[in-house]
Amino acid sequence: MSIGGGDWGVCGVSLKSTHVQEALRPQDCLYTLAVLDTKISHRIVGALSDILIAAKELPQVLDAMTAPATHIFTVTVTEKGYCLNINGDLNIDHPDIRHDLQYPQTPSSVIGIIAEALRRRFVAGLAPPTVISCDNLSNNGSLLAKAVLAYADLTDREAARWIEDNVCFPCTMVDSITPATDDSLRERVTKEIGLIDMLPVQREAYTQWVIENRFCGPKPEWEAAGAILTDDVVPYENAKLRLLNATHSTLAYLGLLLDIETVFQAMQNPLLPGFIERMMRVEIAPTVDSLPGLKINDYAAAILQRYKNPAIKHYLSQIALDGSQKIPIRILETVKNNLAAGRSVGRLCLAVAGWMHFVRTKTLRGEKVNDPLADKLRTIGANCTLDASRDVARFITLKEVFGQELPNNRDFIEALTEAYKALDDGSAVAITSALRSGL
Ligand code: CS2
Repeated sequence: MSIGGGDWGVCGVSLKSTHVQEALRPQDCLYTLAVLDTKISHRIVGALSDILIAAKELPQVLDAMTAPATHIFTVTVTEKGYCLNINGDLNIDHPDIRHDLQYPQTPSSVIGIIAEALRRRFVAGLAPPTVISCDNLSNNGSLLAKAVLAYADLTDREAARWIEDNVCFPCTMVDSITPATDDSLRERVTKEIGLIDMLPVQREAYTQWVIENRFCGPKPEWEAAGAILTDDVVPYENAKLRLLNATHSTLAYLGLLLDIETVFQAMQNPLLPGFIERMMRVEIAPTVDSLPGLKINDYAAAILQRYKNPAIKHYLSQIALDGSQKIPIRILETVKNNLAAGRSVGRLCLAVAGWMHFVRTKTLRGEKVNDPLADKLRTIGANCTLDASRDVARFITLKEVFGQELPNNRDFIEALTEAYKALDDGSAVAITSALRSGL
């Protein structure tokens, strides 16, 4: 099916992992998009021209990024890929950034690669591209711009000035629930299309892509496929991160402690849906502005409905990854707003306490927490004794998560300690009784 949009193609780049290239190259980079919802549909997508792996094929990656016909770089590397510190600045002590600063012409991080491609474009007198962050960070485009500029300032000041004056980094908000590909999806797609597809993609029917209308060159007509171009992405970003992503993480940590596997199953639990509904209505919605043509309560209700999609199997363990990166953005910013306004934070703190118990119980079982701070989390988890004040004191030493301000806020510490205590030993019985307590 063609919906127009112009004569464009996409060259995908993986930083390190080889599996996307291995799966897609033998099938000419075609893949199936399975939309799994009240209506199910399958469509073969032909927009990808190739997949490159930066760690193995850096010259080809930089060639593609400096081709005159390349106008746009999009970035989807999850929160940790930006190598930022808690203040949203480039972390120059990050091992990948340290490496790239030493060898700027053979970078390995996404920041180093973008900066090197931009430097080469500057030297070659090529047009500036538009660099679009598509990750779940508030002000994602500005953060990416700031990180690339900070890096370029340390490697090539002239190029840095050119980047600052010429390259556009629009902010975006991307929303569609897209569980990772697994064997059950491969089997379903093979049955459906009669071909073996090694890397089909699944998503719900709902999609929203809001892009700040700030481009420095040509762009595909994404509006033709429903993208919203706007001068201000912030209200969309805030609504999505604070309502959807925050409740997703809440379901993940509390749900996993309740031995629940998927978002759909979590929504069948007698207590969890009511808890996240109240959390959205009482503690999150007051911090979020209405969206053009949409009341926040309707937006929140639609999220709950999306979580009840029976056709999608979204594993809570996928959402639980990288908690140390997600919690500050999804939950703690809202906590700060509420503390400043004198509003309650008890439910938000229960979500954070859920994460703490998740870390603790995983460590106790000898399982690795999948997180860039895994080592620190293991040490903290192993030292927890279930003395709430002491355990909270251990966790809040993580400046990367809690920053400087919150650990000094007595109301926050009190609420977090209460919440941690309410979850008792983190067992399913304890979580159930905490959720029953009418929070
Ligand atoms: C999820 C998101 O994995 C997660 O942490 O919360 O990926 C979520 O599914 C998307 O942001 C929805 O647009």
